[in-house]
Amino acid sequence: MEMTFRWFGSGYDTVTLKQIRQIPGVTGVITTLYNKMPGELWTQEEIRALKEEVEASGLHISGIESVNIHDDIKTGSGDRDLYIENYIKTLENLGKEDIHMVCYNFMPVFDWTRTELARVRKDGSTVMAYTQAKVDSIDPEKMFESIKDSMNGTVMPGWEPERMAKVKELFEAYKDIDDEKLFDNLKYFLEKIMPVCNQYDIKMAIHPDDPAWSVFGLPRIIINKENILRMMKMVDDPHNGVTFCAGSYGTNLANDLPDIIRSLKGRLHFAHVRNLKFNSPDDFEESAHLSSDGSFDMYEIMKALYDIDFDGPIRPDHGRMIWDEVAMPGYGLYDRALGATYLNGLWEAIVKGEMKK
Ligand code: DNO
Repeated sequence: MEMTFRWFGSGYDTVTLKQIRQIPGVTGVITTLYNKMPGELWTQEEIRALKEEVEASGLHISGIESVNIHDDIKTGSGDRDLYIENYIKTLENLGKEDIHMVCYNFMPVFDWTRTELARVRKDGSTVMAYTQAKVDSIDPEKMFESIKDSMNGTVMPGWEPERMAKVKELFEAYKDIDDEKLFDNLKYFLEKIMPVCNQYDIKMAIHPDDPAWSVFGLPRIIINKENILRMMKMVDDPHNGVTFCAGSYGTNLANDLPDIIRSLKGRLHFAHVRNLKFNSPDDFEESAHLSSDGSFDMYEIMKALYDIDFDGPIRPDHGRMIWDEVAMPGYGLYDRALGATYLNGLWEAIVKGEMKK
């Protein structure tokens, strides 16, 4: 595996490439052209400029998170073929710049959903948190309003104000879409892009829905082992793969995380590893990465990755806000750097322990 760090780009991220370069063991960044709206074409020149900027810092681009999918593709309506055409050209341009992993999601309307962006913990750190009762009691159109003041002046991925202004229209567009239709539309999209992925060896890595169940009555399909196996089988190509995200699959306590990882051998292209602390099955918060701070056994997660010979990029995921940092919730420097170091420590122990056997 390669330890990486998510970086949103100059002008968007409070964390600099120089800082990332100084985190021990981190060699690559996972980045994006953050100004691009879903459906927009990424030119080769724009990608090259991003790549040169990253490489000038001594790091390299290990993958893209995300090239976002236009809602017409997800709903299978309007201009979907045009947007797929743009997606194919974008993949081609990425391939020409030697970038071979793309993370994306197929979540309707909202990307990841949290009800609090700064819940205060006993130690004074703040974390993102989710309470089902709050989601059940809020009008989805008010969701953005309810969290925007805690975004620390940043634009959070999937919660861009331009998109959120259109929430009502978006809900309307999804009114006839159920899980089966969403699966069909995903299949249609994947079949169209597989040739370019094969040509340039681009590994597509679908990100799970977070939380891993339906919110606001919207369909959600990338939620458990059964559905991911179905997704991989319906377009049976190694380039049609998966992002394992512990914090997303882990929202549903019925998901056995190491077992999910083991079922993805050969199709797992990217891993987000973090911990959650459950206060009840309907209320969780994003704890520090350590097993002892949350509800997951992080050793078992890393061991499962080792056992399937995972050799893709891995990154620490949402961190707490600590040491008075002001950054995008979940994406500060300090706690994610601690997370990277901890995950690297687990990995070293696993590798050396296995060698001694
Ligand atoms: C949240 C992220 C997601 C993820 C997208 C992938 O922090 O994990 O926004 O990047 O769903 O497309």
